Amino acid sequence: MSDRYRIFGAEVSPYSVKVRSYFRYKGIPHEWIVRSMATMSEYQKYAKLPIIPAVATPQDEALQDSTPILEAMEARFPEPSIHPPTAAGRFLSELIEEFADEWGNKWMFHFRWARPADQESAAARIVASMMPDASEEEQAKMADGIRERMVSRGWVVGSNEKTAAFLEDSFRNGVDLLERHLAGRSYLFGDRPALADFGLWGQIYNAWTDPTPGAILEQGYPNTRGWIDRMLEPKQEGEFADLDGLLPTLEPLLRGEVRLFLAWSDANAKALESGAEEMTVDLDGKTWWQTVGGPQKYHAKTLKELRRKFAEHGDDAELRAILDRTGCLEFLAA
Ligand SMILES: N[C@@H](CCC(=O)N[C@@H](CS)C(=O)NCC(=O)O)C(=O)O
Repeated sequence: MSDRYRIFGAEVSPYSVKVRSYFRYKGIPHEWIVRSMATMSEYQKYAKLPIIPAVATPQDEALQDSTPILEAMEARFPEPSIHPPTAAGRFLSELIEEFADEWGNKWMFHFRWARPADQESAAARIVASMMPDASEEEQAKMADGIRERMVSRGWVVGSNEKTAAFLEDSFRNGVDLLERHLAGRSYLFGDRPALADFGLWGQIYNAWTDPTPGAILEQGYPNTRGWIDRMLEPKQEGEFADLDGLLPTLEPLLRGEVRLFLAWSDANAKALESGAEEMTVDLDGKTWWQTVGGPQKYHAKTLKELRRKFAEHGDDAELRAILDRTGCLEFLAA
């Protein structure tokens, strides 16, 4: 038994690097274990679900799913807290984390598997980390297989011919808003990282490693680039900022992509409830269409959890006013 936590993950997995950055920030003794052919049987002892990351605790318990992992670790290692001190700040950080995990992942996944250059780059990196010792020929064969499989899995995140342009516009708009918000501050809620930073960074950092979104981020996003680097080894540089000072640039992000995500997630939950196999929703005058099935159940579950968190602070006047002004309230108070 190890006296350290062990994180089984991969650099190409946004949820894995999110958890790794959290452990680094908190100074929790841990080992990063690349999930590969060599570590597979050890990983499988802990992975109840075939996903990464999986965390093995020093007591040999298994943790999965990045949000509950961070919540469990916050309870064990409360300082330095990743939650802004007010009810409104804390919930907005939780909301942005949910947005990042569920919608930011659509950006990342879509770009990664939409074009040959990105497909090739990601498949090659996945193979290099899974089987570093295999011959070039074996690696090339496996990369082809991964590429073929992943390209056919756009439906998992709702990436298809009808949503491709929507997702790419949403990414550009999202990073434009992020860039403005990060001007003059190190992290989303001030000078120390919040839950929202870990979630959003995992997705944006991974997008930055892919050729097409990476080229976008390299052109004209210096604040975001600085944050991408900073979040690899996040440090407390100061305190959380007063919400009033954050709102002029945070509200546009909430009113823009976060509200659209909530409208989508609400429609997704309703489609599942009615047993529909497809969903169509109007998002600010643009039609979103996708199939609905197993993977979408996860979004309905996390929306329910977000609504539960909101209900805990539901009578906070400051929070309600912000969510109301940005068009988010109707999807949370449901
Ligand atoms: N909600 C989960 C999502 C984890 C997830 O989807 N992981 C992906 C990689 S980022 C995965 O493991 N896919 C299957 C695989 O790589 O074997 C979390 O937050 O941890």
